[in-house]
Amino acid sequence: MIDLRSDTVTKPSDEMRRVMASAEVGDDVLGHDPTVQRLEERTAEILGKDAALFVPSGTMANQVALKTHTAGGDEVIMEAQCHMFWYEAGAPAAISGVMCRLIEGDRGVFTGDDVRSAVRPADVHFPRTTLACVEDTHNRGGGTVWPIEQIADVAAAARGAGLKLHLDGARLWNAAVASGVSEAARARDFDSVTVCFSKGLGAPVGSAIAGDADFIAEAKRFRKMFGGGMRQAGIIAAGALYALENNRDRLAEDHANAKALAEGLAEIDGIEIDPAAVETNLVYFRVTAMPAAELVDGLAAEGVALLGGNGSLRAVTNLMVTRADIDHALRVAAKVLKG
Ligand code: TLP
Repeated sequence: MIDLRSDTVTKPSDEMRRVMASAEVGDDVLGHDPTVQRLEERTAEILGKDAALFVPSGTMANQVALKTHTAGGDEVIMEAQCHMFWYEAGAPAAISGVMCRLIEGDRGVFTGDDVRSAVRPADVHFPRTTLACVEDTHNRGGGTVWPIEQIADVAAAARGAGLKLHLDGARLWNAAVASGVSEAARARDFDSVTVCFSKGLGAPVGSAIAGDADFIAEAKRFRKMFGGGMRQAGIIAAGALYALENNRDRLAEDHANAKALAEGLAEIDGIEIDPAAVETNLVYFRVTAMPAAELVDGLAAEGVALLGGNGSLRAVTNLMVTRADIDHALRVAAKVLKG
């Protein structure tokens, strides 16, 4: 099967499994897992932050960060299509008791002025705006890479309004490779950054939160409260560390494959896509010739898996997908659409 459903579907390579199997471990809740510590130190170093904290998932990473930054009743500014709003099961409301104030971005990207106009004035009637969130790359925006000047613009607006700034960098690695601007430079203006090892980097499990030492100390308490304190977590941290050291640069290959897929899809009658909008490994497109679900089923019957809904489809390139797989998927798509 050619699995284009997500970059989360990747399985650990033999070498990654070997490294995991021989990882040195200890009880990480007691602070004794040397592999987790190495991963946290290396992650903090790459992101240019004081400290990092290993957590099981990107969702927990975002929600621990949100909880650490806010108090119940606060309002948090975020983009209308962001993952924290769409795909985290209502956690901002359920766990942190915050209100989400949504900004309509351009493919997920918004401006400093958008932030300024969403901030509530101090008034007894209003919630307090305390945090703004950015997603880079932006998933539902189409794998969009935030221009670095626009990050600076949003950061200046957030600072000016006394807000904290959080980055959902589940695919920050992709943004760094695609832009040539390092993760640390992209993360510099943020008070907290979350990253995932289990997406394009190909580790089986794991994400991290990075920030200053006090923030991470407080986040560690919330990680425990959420049930995310793990014992001999070095086994999975070793996979994450291997992914971090070996699989970042190769993301350029996934981006080239995504571009080739987008360009090929643009040639097929009944598909609508703008290949110029594909900047990283996420390829969103629409099908006009048949219901999207029918195309998804037709492709699945031919061994090509992707996700669809509401007329729109998403294909995600990843380290298990080769250029030959892309060419094959395109032939299959053309065949299914011809009927
Ligand atoms: N995204 C998944 C699905 O949940 C949609 C995917 O297949 O793309 N931030 C961003 C920007 C994400 O795309 C995701 C996962 C997360 C956070 C959450 O990570 P996990 O799945 O580890 O909780």
